[in-house]
Amino acid sequence: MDKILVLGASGQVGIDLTIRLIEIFGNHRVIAADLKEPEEEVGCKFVQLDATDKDSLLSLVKREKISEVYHLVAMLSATAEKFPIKGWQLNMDTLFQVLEMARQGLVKKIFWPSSIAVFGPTTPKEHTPQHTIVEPATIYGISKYAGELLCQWYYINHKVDVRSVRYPGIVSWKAEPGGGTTDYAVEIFYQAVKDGKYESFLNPDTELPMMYIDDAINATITLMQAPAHSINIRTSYNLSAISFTPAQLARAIKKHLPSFTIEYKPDYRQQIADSWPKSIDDAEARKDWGWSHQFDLDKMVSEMLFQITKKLK
Ligand code: AKB
Repeated sequence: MDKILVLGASGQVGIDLTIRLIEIFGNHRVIAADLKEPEEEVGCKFVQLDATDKDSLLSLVKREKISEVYHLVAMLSATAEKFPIKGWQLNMDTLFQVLEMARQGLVKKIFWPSSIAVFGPTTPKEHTPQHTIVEPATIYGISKYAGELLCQWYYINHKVDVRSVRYPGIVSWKAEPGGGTTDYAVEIFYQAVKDGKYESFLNPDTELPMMYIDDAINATITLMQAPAHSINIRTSYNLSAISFTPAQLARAIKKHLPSFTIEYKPDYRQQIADSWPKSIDDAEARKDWGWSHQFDLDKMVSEMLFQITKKLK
């Protein structure tokens, strides 16, 4: 039976996505792979794999008869600014490899996330349209935009069924993110529950597009299950749920934890955040494959505080 491979299964999106795929397809059809060993039992076969090791990846795909790949491996915005060559190589080489495997007919369908980081300082900031000025200012954003065009090239020229969304900042509790500019919106919850205070590396009024993990997983699965004829965008779909600032998030947390305090000490990540949109227009995703989000700010904050309090007990 053909199997589904999650590359980057121990990461922020990978953990939740693997659980959901197992619920839908059963654990015998899902293979989780990552360089990092999982902290908890994943519920399906786990393979420790360096995604840049082409031969190991190819033999895994052949051995396990992989037909679908969710390619989540990436170096995120903040880290890739420090390691530009490594970031570029990780983000691009692994995508190329998976697309090539599809061109050769080994893999039938690919999911690969892009990001709001494809947008840059010259992009309209409010309700950023699907098709607009795209001049990313970070290595991560440049790699994501190049990746989008690569996906489209493989689709047009080689009929590779590769699907993509531009993830906003993802807020989750099972796994903490690493190396992103939107990570503050996860760290703040852990610090609020543990210490009752948080020092934000972004200014209070930095508004960014964000999404609760359950919505991100739903979007991913819905896109992958949509009939191919409904997918009209083969670069990457704009995807949107909520937008908020650190100050607004802190106020929402204070409703549950009145003694919570926040201080602001912006660092180099402020410049990255300032280059990104404040809100995204995702009308195409809503029209083409019926996307809609479920979590607003208050619902997300309640769920995050509930889950993290339980986890840290
Ligand atoms: C990051 O902050 O780098 C990521 C992203 C927006 O893609 N979370």
